[in-house]
Amino acid sequence: MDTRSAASGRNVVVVGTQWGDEGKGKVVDWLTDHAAAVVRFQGGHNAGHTLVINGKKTALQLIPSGIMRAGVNCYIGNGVVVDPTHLLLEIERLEAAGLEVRSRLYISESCPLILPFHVEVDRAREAMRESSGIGKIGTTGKGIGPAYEDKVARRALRAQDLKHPERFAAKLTELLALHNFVLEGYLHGQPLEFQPIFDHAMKVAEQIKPMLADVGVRIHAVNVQGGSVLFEGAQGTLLDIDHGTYPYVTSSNCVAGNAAAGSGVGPDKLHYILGITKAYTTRVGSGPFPTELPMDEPGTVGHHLSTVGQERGTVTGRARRCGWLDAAALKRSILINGISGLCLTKLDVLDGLAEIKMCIGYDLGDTKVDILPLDADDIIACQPIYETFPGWTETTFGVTNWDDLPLNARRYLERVQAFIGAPIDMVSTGPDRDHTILLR
Ligand code: 2SA
Ligand code: MG
Repeated sequence: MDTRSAASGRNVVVVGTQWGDEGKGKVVDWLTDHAAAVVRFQGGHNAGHTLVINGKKTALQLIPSGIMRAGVNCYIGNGVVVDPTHLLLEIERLEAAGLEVRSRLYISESCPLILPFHVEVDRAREAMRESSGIGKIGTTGKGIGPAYEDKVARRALRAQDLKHPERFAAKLTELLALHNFVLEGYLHGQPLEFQPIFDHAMKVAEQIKPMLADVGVRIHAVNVQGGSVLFEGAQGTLLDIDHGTYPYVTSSNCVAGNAAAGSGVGPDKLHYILGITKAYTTRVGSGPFPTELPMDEPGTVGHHLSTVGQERGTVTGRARRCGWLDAAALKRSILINGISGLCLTKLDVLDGLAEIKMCIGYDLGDTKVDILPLDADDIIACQPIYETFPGWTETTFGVTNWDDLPLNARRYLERVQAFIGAPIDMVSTGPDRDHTILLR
């Protein structure tokens, strides 16, 4: 299936196949050429999707990447946790850059809200994990985990509650009492006051209410009218709450299947699953990472990937950990997501390396495994088994044709494709929209 035709008339799900930051924002933006709508279905403003358009960088966190294209409608599905204060700031930032946002942005009434005590609990819990020696998860500190906990415990304040001040006040009173109890009694933090949280929420409510919508029904209508929909995943498969390297994961399902549940459409509406894979691997936050390389020493591969790849967190500015492509981990991602095709990104970052390695399995005690294990402790014990390829000296930056790639780059990509058993449909060779090779 042609990747572009997939975006016209058929719905596409874009998911990260690694630990996030694979370059999903650029690909979603590129595909929106033919899409009528872009939908976020999980996560929150922990995501950082960087887009470069005509050399100008824009970082989006909560608002779908489709907002950068005039005429594309954007939807925040029920699976997303929404910090209303952050949402307004992001809208205002885009409006200041001249974009029309409010008339094109629809927020599911069912989205659980992130409120100030979620942020406090997130940060206080990380501090406690660190001081007690368990070690931090390395969260983004945006309150994501605590907000999902409230959702699953059936006590969350939802976007729809913003329309009902009395109901909001009653639910907030209960929720705040619980979180203050935990903050004071267990996490040694400071309790928060009801009134400022309530007053502020009611103030932002006035601006958010006009954007509240029945998102599932609206997406369905887009399809009925012949438009195609792009589902924009955030984070990555290995950070999925069920399938990732638990407990070093985020608190949502990042896999393609959740595009349906997290936006209110049936799984029959997910026609083409595009997995985004960086030509190497990065991870921000704690947790096992078998192919990780040391990054401090200039002249080393780890240092090269980190500096040439400009590997810093979009949201937190943290340095991302870097390592070789882990094709054995990728195998699991391809199975779990039902990947139709892959887009390999940041190929140009490998330019100039003498040799390139790809992990094809692990030594685990006295056994060998060819797929990433499920237990984080087993992953910690994994010693990667590598295949080594000769590198290339030519630049691949901005290349738009397969035949213009250096022979060794083509050989590397062909071997990746053969090993993982999924087609590479696109290659991204630079941050700009046009730095793209389309293969199918
Ligand atoms: P959280 O805040 O509860 O979701 O953190 C839990 C883990 O999930 C990781 N995580 C991410 N990993 C990569 N990229 C993310 N978005 C930002 C970016 C991150 C940033 O695009 O760069 O700026 O640091 C993201 N969001 C969550 C997180 O590192 C924890 O390991
Ligand atoms: Mg990111």
